[in-house]
Amino acid sequence: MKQTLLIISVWIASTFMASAQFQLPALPYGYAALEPFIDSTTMNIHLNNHHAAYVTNLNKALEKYPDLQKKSIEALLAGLDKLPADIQTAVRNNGGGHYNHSLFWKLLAPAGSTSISPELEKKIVESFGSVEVLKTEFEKAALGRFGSGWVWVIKDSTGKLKIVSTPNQDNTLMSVINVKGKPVLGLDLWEHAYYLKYQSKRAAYVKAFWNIVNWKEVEKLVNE
Ligand code: MN3
Repeated sequence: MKQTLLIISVWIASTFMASAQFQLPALPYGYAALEPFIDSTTMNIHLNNHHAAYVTNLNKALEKYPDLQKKSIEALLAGLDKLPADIQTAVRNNGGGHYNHSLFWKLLAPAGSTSISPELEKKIVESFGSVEVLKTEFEKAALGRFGSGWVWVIKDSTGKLKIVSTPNQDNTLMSVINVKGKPVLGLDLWEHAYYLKYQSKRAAYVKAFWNIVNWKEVEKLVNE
């Protein structure tokens, strides 16, 4: 009897999980791995409350549209303007949130665990002149973003790297955004990403970010 119940509950759980296409990823490191630059409480809340809510609300928005559930998140964002009108905003906000955060976790790494390879530096120099210019321009765009949003380094269709900032959970994969390109580095500028440790000091958070960039992942994305 116990075994039957177990089998039934496993079946229910797996059926339920299979019906929700998008899932919260696991962090590739521990919550405290980015200390002291990002504290473990912020990482925990950011993943398990904020990112989790984007995933739940994205799956909820797609409930009525089984065909759309089969699409990748990239395809949904690239075809945002073609989606049924009743879910465009929900997919823009929550699909954007899910894509942005899934990428963001991978773009972070414990301090000192990666560095800019000579090959990546060459590509950065080709687009910006130097790594310092990339950092300065990125910080300027981050501080220039009023309210919530993201700052990105994107690779455009010609292979050139550019710095762009988008509001809310928008990104440059979305059909509704004028500047197009694949994000290869990004920083969350929402207060939930830094307020516990940095309060209103966004500049200090942006500066601290350079200590925990996963340059290996950036290079992989640049070369894809
Ligand atoms: Mn966030």
